[in-house]
Amino acid sequence: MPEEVRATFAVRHLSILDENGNVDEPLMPPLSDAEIRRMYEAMVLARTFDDRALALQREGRLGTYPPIRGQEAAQVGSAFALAPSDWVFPSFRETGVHLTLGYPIDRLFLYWAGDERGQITPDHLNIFPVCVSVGTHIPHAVGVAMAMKYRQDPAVAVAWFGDGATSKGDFHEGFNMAGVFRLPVVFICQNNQWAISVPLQRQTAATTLAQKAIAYGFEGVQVDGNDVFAVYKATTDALDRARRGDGPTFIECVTYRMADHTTADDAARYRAPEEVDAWLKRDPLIRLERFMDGKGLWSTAYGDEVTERAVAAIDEAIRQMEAAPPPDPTEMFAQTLATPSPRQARQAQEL
Ligand SMILES: Cc1ncc(C[n+]2csc(CCOP(=O)(O)OP(=O)(O)O)c2C)c(N)n1
Ligand SMILES: [Mg+2]
Repeated sequence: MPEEVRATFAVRHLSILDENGNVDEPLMPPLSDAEIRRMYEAMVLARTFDDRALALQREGRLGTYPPIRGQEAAQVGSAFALAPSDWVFPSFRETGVHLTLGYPIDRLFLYWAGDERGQITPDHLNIFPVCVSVGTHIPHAVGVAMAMKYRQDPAVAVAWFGDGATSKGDFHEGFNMAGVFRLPVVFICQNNQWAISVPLQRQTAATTLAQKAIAYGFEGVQVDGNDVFAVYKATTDALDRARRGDGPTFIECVTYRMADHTTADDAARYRAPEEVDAWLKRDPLIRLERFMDGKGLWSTAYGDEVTERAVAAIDEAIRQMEAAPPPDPTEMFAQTLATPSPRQARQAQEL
C-alpha cells in the first residue's frame, strides 16, 4: 500500500491597509466614514491612556503597568467588531479593548493603581476581569461559549492573549474543547513577537501561530495586526461564523510590542534597537492617518482636536481615580461569589 497524504493545510494571511495608507479595495470591509473616524478616535484614546499611564507610574501614582503602544490596531479593530452581548475575556494588555468597549476610564486607572474596584464591570458590559495569569482565561471563555451554545444564545465568547500564552496547557485544552464541540468562541492572539524577554523563535518552532488551530479542527488565520481594517474584517468574519453555528476561529494578529513588557522591565537589555526601529514605520496609527488623509477624513486640525478630547477625557478620569475614597473592606466580598460561602459570610461579619 503506497503512502497517502491524510492531511494538508494552509494558513491565509490577510492584510488590507499598507504602511503608506493604501487599501486593497476588494477586501475593504464596509465601514462608513463615521465608523472609520470612531476607530481612529479609539486608537488615539488608547495611545493617550498608555502614555499617561506610563507617566503616572513613574510618578508613583499607578502600580506596574503593561504598555500597549504598537498594538492599538489589533485591540481596537477586534473590539470594534463585537456586539454588546458578546462575552469579553481580556488579558492584562488589553487597554485598547476596554476603552473601545466603553469601560469607564477612571476604573481602568483604578485597577492599575491596585484598587480592586477597578475590576467592577458596569452591568451593561459583558467583560470578565483582567486575567494576569497567562492564558488561564482561555478555558473560561470556552466554558462560556459552551453555555451560549447550550442556551442557543447568539452571543460569542472572545478571548485575547499573547504569543506566550500559546505555549500554555490552558491554550491547548481550551482549543481542543472548542474544536470538539464547535463552540461559538473567537480566539485573538496578539503575536507581539515577545513574551517578556522570550522571543518568538524560542516560543515555537511552528511557522505561524495560526496553524495551531488546525490541529484542533478549526480555522486559524493570520492577519497584519497593525492593520485595523484587516483585524476588523477577520474578527467580523469569525463572529459571523460562530453565530452561524460553524464553530471557533483563531486569529493571529502579527504585531509588535513597541515598549517594555511592563514598567518593571527594561527591553533594551534583551532586544536590538534596530528591531524596534524597523517596526516604528509600521505604526498602526500613522498608517490609518495616511489612509484617512487620502480620503479627506483627516486633517491636522481634526487630529489635534481628537487628541485634545482624549487628553481631556483622560485628565478627568485621573481626577476621578485620585478622588475615589478608600474602599470599605467589606466591599471586596461583593465581587467574589454571588452567594457567599459560609467562611466568607463569617469573615464579612467579623469585619
Ligand atoms: C501563569 C503565569 N506564568 C507566568 C507569568 C509571568 N508573565 C507575565 S506576562 C508573561 C509573558 C506573556 O507573554 P505573551 O503571552 O506573549 O503576552 P504579552 O506580555 O507579550 O502581551 C509572563 C511569563 C504569569 N503572569 N502567569
Ligand atoms: Mg507577547
